[in-house]
Amino acid sequence: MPNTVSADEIRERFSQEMSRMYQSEVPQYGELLELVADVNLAILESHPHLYQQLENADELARLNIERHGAIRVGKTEELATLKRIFEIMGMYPVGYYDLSQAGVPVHSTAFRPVDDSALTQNPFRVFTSLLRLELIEDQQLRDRAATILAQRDIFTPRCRKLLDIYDEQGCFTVPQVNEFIPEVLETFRWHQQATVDMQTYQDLHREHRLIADVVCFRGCHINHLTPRTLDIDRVQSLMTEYGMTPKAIIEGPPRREIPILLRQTSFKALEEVVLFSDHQQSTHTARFGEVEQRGIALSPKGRALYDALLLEAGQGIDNFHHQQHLCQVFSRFPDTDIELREQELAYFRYRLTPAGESHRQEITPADDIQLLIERGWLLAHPIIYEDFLPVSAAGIFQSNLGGEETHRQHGEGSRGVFEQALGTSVIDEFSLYQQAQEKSKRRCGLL
Ligand code: OOG
Ligand code: NI
Repeated sequence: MPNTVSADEIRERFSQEMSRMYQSEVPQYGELLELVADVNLAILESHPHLYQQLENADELARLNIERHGAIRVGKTEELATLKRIFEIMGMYPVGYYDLSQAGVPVHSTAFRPVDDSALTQNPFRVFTSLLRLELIEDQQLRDRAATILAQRDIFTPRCRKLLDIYDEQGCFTVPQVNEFIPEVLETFRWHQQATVDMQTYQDLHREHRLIADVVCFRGCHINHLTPRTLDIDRVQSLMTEYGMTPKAIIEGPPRREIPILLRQTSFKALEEVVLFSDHQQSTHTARFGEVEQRGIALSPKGRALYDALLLEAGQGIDNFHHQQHLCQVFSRFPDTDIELREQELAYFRYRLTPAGESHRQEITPADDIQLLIERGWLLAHPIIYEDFLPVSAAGIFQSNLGGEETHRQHGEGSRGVFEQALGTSVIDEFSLYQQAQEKSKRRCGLL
């Protein structure tokens, strides 16, 4: 079919439109984008080497764009339809996150691009959570929530029609994309008008704030977007100056020579006016802005060490002491690329240098990688972590639900149930990194 649009282009346009919509809905998010751009610029000015590195990798232009957003849905059918929508944008469900262990009654996946070229073009992903109504203890309330959810359709009729057209055609034309994007955005728009009366909202809210957020509205409003920063510690400390209230601590690992996994912080959710069906009025806290800084992807062994150290470090009350304490505890996590490689704690992408290329014939899988690197034949670049961290995600959830959180629900994960709702299994994130590493080794003659 002539003039079809690629999934990468659709994702790019969608993320831009989403950002525009969110900035107009939550002006403070626009201010966060400015803060992040200022910090990134200052870092680049004082680190010419980093500037060069990003320029070489064609990353400068897209430095400040959103890396992810998050939504929460209430029904299995909603999740399955989102899967169809995101697939059109080249985003596939990767990873299973059980948040019930942290007292948040949802389980989640991240819809994201999976191959290198798609990630380079636009890495936008959407952390998507499905409410677990079965974790509501009160049977009556559970039934009430289910009934309310059963009555809503978060997708426009035209959006559903376009999904069917896509299935028939296997692609979209330019005019179809022009229609598709605004139709999809309707699902993520904020509705000040709740679908329920105030009493129902309060009953659900009392059970868990998140349940009220998911159940009481017509759509699954985007609850945050997240740009990338080159210095999250600086963003955290500047937030107050820019008139935002930062969450208490930066989630994830501490600052390191070789950054690992993912560090995140956010400004706290706004209190927004909500109108109920019985014409009463109250406020709701759900929407905020987040910042992320990504490092190297860890192997299962590296991840196990990360999880153990994080557990040992525990939760700090203020960021300064928490980071100091984390640094101490994480001194047991090797922080040179040689150790990370030799102990197989992290994933690398290998590339031959011009000198290596000219000796390609001599390189065999039996060669010592470290020797090849020292000889100047081989380069090893960190493979960046593209996923999320359940403990961090729980921290982000908790600090943005407003007020003090009660840890009531503690459940078991149920990946099978989630995958059934999704209509497919989630992709294992470790195997993606492993494959990327192996592919690069094979290209170098090392496998
Ligand atoms: C999602 C929280 C998780 C992250 O960056 O870890 C998340 C939510 O609040 O719905 O976005
Ligand atoms: Ni997030």
